[in-house]
Amino acid sequence: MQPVVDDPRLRPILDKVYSGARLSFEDGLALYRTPDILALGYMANLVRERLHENVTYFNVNRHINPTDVCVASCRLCAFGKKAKDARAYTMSLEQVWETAGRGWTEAVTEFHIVGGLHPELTLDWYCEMFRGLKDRFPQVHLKALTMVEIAYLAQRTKISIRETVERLKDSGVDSLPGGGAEIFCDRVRRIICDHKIDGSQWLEVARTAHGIGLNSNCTMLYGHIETGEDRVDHLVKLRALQDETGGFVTFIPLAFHPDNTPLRHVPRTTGFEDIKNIAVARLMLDNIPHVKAYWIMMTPRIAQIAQRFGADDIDGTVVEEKIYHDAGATTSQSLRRGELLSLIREAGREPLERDTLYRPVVRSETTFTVLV
Ligand code: V47
Repeated sequence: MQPVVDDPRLRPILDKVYSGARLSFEDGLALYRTPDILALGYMANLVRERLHENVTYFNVNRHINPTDVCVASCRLCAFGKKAKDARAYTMSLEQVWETAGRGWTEAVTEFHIVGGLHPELTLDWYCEMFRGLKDRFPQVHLKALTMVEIAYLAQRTKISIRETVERLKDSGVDSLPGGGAEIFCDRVRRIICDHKIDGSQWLEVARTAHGIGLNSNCTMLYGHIETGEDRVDHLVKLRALQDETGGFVTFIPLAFHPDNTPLRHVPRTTGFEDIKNIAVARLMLDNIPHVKAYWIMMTPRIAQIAQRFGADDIDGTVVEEKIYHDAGATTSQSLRRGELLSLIREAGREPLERDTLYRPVVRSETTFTVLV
């Protein structure tokens, strides 16, 4: 059956999607510019079902943010605080381990650990934290530290990026989350996150991590001051690195939340924009296996619809989220496993609990097993 395509600019793209051909930069722009969300969704869903059939993945995870102290002062962020700020916090190692233990009661399979660029916490401190987590929770996958945190630790320790990721891996880090990529375009980065590593450095840390066998996710922050060209440029750069390393597992488009940030005058993204970013990503990133609709950021309502517009993943239970909630997110801080299952089933998809590397997880009353 031929889909109805109202926007004639999409017809040649539809032919490419049917034949599995790679989309160009100009195709990406046309996809962002079209209001024809149904044709866009049809194409993205076609690719998504080719890759993942009717499955939607989720996991049972816990976010841990050991500190919100950050030297960077990014305008996009409401989470980072200066060390002298009375509201700032830094957990002790014992507090990190104790927080992780609270998540463990839900039988989590992943700890997602990120924080600010703390001026005093050392690489040794982080390595001890990861070793302590592995000792206590050997079955739980540690997805920890963004490319930005890794570059900062390398610089402070005066060692190479390669040595830094090797030491993190040796201490128990199993993979890296996708944060900190924002938008690679220098002009935008200078305004939204001028003290962070630049886009090419972010890609270089990812290249190095992939090179030593640490997979990672990747993200794009949209809905602030970037243009359609900036978004396509970002996606094309991720796709090029993936051609080289194959190390990216999942792409997560992240909608900018302006509350409590210096960019609070920027309007929030709409559901239309959020859905479009999922669909365009699925079509442009032909070599990245998974596209995640992160329910914390999109709301469970939009994340559910996204499962029919290109997404094959909805993230996990999360338990305690700070980065988006400091920036005005109105979603709950956690969903239980059963709630995720219902959301996915109602969208007509088959829920599949995964570990961080997308291996199926089988549960019994008291334990879980990752099928390898
Ligand atoms: O790096 C910060 C973004 C990211 C704001 O890898 C903001 O599985 C919107 O990367 N409004 C952290 N976004 C979250 C992240 C993530 C989330 C879920 C899963 C994974 C994964 C990664 O959030 C930051 C930054 O890009 N961010 N502040 C804000 N005000």
